[in-house]
Amino acid sequence: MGLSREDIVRLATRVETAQRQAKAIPKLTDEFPSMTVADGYAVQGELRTRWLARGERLIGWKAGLTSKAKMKQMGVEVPSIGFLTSDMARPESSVVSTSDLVHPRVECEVAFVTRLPLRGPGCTREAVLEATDYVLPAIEIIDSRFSGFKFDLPSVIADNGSSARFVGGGRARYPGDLDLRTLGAVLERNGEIVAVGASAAVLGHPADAVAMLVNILGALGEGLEAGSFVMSGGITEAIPVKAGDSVVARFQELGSVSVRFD
Ligand code: OOG
Ligand code: MG
Repeated sequence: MGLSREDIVRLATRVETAQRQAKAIPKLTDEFPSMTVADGYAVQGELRTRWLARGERLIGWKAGLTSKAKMKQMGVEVPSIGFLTSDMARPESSVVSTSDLVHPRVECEVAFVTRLPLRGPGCTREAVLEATDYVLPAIEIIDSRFSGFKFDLPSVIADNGSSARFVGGGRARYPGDLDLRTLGAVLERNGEIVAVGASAAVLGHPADAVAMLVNILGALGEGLEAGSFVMSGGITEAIPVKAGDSVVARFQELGSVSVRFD
């Protein structure tokens, strides 16, 4: 049995406040142990409704916990999705403020920009590649609103998959011109290599992660619009950052993308 509508609305307010004040809260299941994944998506849906109502635009979606490295780091074994809005986007090489974040971490990801709509169930890697306009490298800045960056699946979904900021950049490429499965990626912080991986880490192929995302959206009664920006999930574990840090993600074939923090 799921949570009541009142509880969903109350939890959305709790997550929204934690985000606005950049103050961590206990994971939601501490107080609501019976909370389900569906409840998590209901809270996330309530957040999305509120944020779009206050004028943010939906830019796209993100898949999370799609690599073994991320699942191991977070102790969660099932992927999740979250939404991305205009307020989360930052230009390449820009300076991202940490003062309005709790405990930010960075991830390197392959991002997709679609030219056709996609709808699940039954979305496949092939359908995703067919619907993709181009791919580009991205850095996602995640920031769990939960104390110690510790959560379970219903809680992290309610927190919109820890979404905070994202930066796309590098070199946009047509997916057909690349072997998207075998792209190497190196994440550097302050000139030092802190994580290395390859795109196959993301569910075997990053387009499979996008297909999974479309199928979750389908189960929620929604589709992915043409022109969406979709992040397929961190290839390596996420790396903590603080004011003064500078981060570069270097991708084989896709160039590099960078961001600084103050
Ligand atoms: C959840 C979000 C995970 C990814 O790329 O795997 C994510 C988290 O680890 O806080 O964005
Ligand atoms: Mg991510």
